[in-house]
Amino acid sequence: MNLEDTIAAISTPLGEGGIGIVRISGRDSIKIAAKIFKSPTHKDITKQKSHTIHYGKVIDPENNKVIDEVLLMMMRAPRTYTREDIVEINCHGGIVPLKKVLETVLKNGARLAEPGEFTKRAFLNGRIDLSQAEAVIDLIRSKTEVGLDIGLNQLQGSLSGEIKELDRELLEVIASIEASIDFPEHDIEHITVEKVREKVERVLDKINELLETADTGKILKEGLKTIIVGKPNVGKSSLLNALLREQRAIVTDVPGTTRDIIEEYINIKGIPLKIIDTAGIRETEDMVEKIGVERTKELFRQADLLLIVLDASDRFTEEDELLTKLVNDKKAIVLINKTDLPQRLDEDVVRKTFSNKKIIKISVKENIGLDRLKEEIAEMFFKGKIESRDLTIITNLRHKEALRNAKESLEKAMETIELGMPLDCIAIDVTGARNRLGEITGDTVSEDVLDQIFTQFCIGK
Ligand SMILES: Nc1nc2c(ncn2[C@@H]2O[C@H](COP(=O)(O)OP(=O)(O)OP(=O)(O)O)[C@@H](O)[C@H]2O)c(=O)[nH]1
Ligand SMILES: [Mg+2]
Repeated sequence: MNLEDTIAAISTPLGEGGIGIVRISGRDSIKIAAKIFKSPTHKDITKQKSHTIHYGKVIDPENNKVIDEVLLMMMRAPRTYTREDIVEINCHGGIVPLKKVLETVLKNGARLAEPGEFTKRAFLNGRIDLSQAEAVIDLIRSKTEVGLDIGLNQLQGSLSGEIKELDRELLEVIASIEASIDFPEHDIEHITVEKVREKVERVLDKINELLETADTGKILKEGLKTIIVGKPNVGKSSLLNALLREQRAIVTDVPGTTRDIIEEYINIKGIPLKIIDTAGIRETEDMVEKIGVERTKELFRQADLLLIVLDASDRFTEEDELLTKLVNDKKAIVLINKTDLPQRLDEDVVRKTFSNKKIIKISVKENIGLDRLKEEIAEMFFKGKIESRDLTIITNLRHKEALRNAKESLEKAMETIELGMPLDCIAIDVTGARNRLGEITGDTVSEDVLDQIFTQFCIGK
């Protein structure tokens, strides 16, 4: 990657829109802009103040043909996204004008940016660290409001701050080890070992705390994967609609109505749920339905929570029984629906069959029991409340791995201490842990990993 180049790309989605933006970054951005931009008052763009907006036209300097009428934003380094000079040209949103403007920019000295290259430059130029760059992807992709909060927190450096703090403590450990190796004559070694043990233990505690947030983090970022299951016609789609408060899924009194898998996001007491309605599970000869049922079974494996729906107005059948095989160790809530109708379901059988699961009686039709269901979900996963706003939460698998590896190195260091090995042996493990932590901020990360991260971005970001 060459930081000397000036790069350009269309930074807005391709398609018709009110405006579209071509972004240029690098040392020649303003020079290139000056070549292709004409303002009605013949302003010299290179002489304008930073962070100013200018009205005018983009022209092809070869033939003076007007390409688009635009607003041009000029931002000088270092107070920019990449820390380089940036020009953003607001064009009329449409594929043709945007492509023409980009082409003109490229013809006049820029090269097309790679995916994520603007953000990569922000990282390479030291404006953000790697965890912050990753937060940018999380923000773009966030599917839930809490996910957005966590992403923003991380972008503002919450995780980086904690990691740097841990690294500073480990650096102190190494410094004190080195000092005692340099001055071995006193009884310093004994004191040092005690100090080192204390510090390493403290860092280990903090790493464990961070690791403990990872499960929550995944749920908050991606949504608690909740699957509604049950035999045909028990009211699964009705339940989805009731929770969504809209008629999303088709509801009929014909068993086998839902054939496709329907996914929606809802918010229950601040917890994002990715809620999935499925085809009723039953033995069937119908091919289309068979595929639906197969996919349902496949989905089970990835579920965080199952909502098992039974029909109070019907006997407990083999099809209900079938569900127990799929559920086994999953977190699940059993819902006895249609309690507004005369009851034919034998509750004792249900209790015996789903002995270790919570059972709630509901009527979707009469809106009975749905609040209790919501409370139960919140209780099950977040002890009734969640506060993500000011929390550092690990949502990224890469960060989790790095923390786990750092933890391992520090545990080795503790063993080394217990065994009474020489201090420099401890220093090796502590340095190992520092390197692992550095992978999160990007201080000690390989070129491959960097590429992997930045290619997840779209072009223009
Ligand atoms: N009386 C009563 N009827 C309900 C209740 N919930 C759903 N129903 C009715 O039960 C029938 C089936 O509802 P659906 O939501 O389509 O059931 P489903 O489980 O999605 O069915 P499939 O998609 O066919 O597997 C519809 O006629 C609903 O109106 C309830 O609480 N009480
Ligand atoms: Mg349905």
